[in-house]
Amino acid sequence: MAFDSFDFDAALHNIQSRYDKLIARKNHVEPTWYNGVYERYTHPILTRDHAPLDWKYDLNPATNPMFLERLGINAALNSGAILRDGKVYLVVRVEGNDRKSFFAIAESDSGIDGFEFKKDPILLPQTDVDDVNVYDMRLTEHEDGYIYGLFCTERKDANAPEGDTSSADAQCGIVRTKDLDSWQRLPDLKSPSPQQRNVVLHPQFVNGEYAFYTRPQDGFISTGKGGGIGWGTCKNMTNPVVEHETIVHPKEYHTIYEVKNGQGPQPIKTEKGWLHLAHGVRNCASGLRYVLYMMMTDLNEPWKVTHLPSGHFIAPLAGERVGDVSNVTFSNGWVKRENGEVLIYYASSDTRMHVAASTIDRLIDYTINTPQDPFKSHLCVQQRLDLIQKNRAML
Ligand code: M1P
Repeated sequence: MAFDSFDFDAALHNIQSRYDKLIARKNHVEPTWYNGVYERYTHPILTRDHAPLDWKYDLNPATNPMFLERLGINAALNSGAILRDGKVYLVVRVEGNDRKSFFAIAESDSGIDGFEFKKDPILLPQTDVDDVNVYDMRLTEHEDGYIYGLFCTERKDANAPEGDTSSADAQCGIVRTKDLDSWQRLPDLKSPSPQQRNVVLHPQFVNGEYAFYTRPQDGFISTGKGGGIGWGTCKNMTNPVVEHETIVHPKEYHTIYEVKNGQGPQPIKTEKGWLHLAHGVRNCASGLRYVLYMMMTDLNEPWKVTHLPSGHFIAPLAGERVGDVSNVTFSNGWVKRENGEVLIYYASSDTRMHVAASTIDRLIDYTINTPQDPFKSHLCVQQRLDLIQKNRAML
């Protein structure tokens, strides 16, 4: 199109109607997938194209006569989730083209489609030391009456050798709110570990203290001799200091969590125990592969694993395998409705958000009755033979 014939209004109208269609698009259960445990959905629920136009464009023809995007959005990924008055709210990690992530709230009535960013991005209050990047907020409705958001705050590693402009220091930032509108920043969590990521607040007091799932790590990418999903408590959230960390679930040789793992969203309380969703990471020729797995911990001692189904629960499938960081599924949000429906929000390949739907009954059955990983191939074969023989015996 020649510049002198450029029609600003037509371009805006065109982009606006594309956006409206995307928001109105209905989602459907993916017909080619079945495992009985959960349903997948055909469309991602959030992508970079869900960012409102006025977050990206200068909409004034006087200052942007060629209708150029000014501040692009690269991805919408790892989102915390909460249910309020029947609506699902996601605190989405939105990543700009500048590689900085920020948080913004998208909401939907159904929880499977119609997600829309209704408000402006959240301008996080800072601590004494500015965040350089923030991501992956876990929301916990705590019995103290606050909704807490725990997230990763990243700053340049002050001890990095000269010329190293990549090494970072990851810590757990904390905010709290009562209405998802105004956010109070609290001090970052202090723990015995040099770095922290994937920290999640347990929804109830444990022995009168706030309790955290942590992920001790020595370095920014590698957990080093740290690693595993940890556990620690502190007396109050305005001075959040965890003095001791114990390991709830360690990383383990030749498993889906061989390199590292991390707690996903806040656990869900059930009559059988606390249901957990976590991610496990292994290394392979194409890089790190992130999958999701489930486990259950004891109702009264949530740091003790009681059930651990073998293998992955959700792994990247088809187009989910490809993105900015390929071969990744990551979850930091799920919600349980009164009727027992559980909506699991996961991102694929650090690029877009999806939903999987299950029920509390199915998740409990899956977690309790799926055999545990026996850690050796021949024992896995025996497990499968036992299943086959049981089935044959019914004939
Ligand atoms: O790129 C995959 C994921 O890597 C990190 O997770 P972890 O701390 O377990 O390695 C996080 O940066 C996460 O945001 C990202 O999705």
